[in-house]
Amino acid sequence: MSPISRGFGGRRRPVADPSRVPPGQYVTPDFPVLSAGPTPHTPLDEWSFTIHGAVEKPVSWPWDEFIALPSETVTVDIHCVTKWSKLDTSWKGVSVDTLLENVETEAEYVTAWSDGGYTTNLALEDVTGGRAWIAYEYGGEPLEPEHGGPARLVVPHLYFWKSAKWVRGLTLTPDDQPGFWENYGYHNHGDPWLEQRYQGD
Ligand SMILES: Nc1nc2c(c(=O)[nH]1)N[C@H]1C(S)=C(S)[C@@H](COP(=O)(O)O)O[C@H]1N2
Ligand SMILES: [Mo]
Repeated sequence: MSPISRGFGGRRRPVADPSRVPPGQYVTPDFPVLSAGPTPHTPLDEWSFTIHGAVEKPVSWPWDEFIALPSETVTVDIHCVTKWSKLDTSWKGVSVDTLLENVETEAEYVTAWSDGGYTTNLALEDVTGGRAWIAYEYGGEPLEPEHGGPARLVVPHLYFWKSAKWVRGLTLTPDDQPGFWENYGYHNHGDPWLEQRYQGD
């Protein structure tokens, strides 16, 4: 008999804790790539991260300064509106709280914008309080271009379309301005636990 068992036992995966899976989602070990356009490849010496808009004084960090900022490594679950969820993903990056430390603003919303033109809108309170990061490593390795490298926004408590890949900045806005998918009928907020997939949900 072959020493390699092809029985069901070896392939069985532990069932995910259902309390970690939002309604209508299934758990996958894969990491699908979902991009609305081509993958940009911005050289690091042309990369910077900017916070501007309704702020007292805009700030910008070139790559070297950005990765020298205090960073955090977090393990979080992510949930795509196309119904896959991935548990225990590990990211290293700079907390948005850290980036906003010296930014004076009365704005309550942000638009994250990316190389390639993608945008997504978020309430400031959804990206502060230890709930959002500009991540440049995934699973201990530099973030791959397909998944948003050199750096992407990670906002795990909202559907993953809010986690802008190839992110280059945050524009603070006094009013909420719909981003790319929000303009195409996706929900403005996108809480997976409330199944806020599309406008009207
Ligand atoms: N710049 C940019 N960011 C993006 C997207 C995109 O098309 N462009 N797609 C969003 C969507 S719909 C999802 S589900 C996730 C997918 O991230 P992944 O390709 O790393 O799985 O990125 C989000 N961020
Ligand atoms: Mo998505």
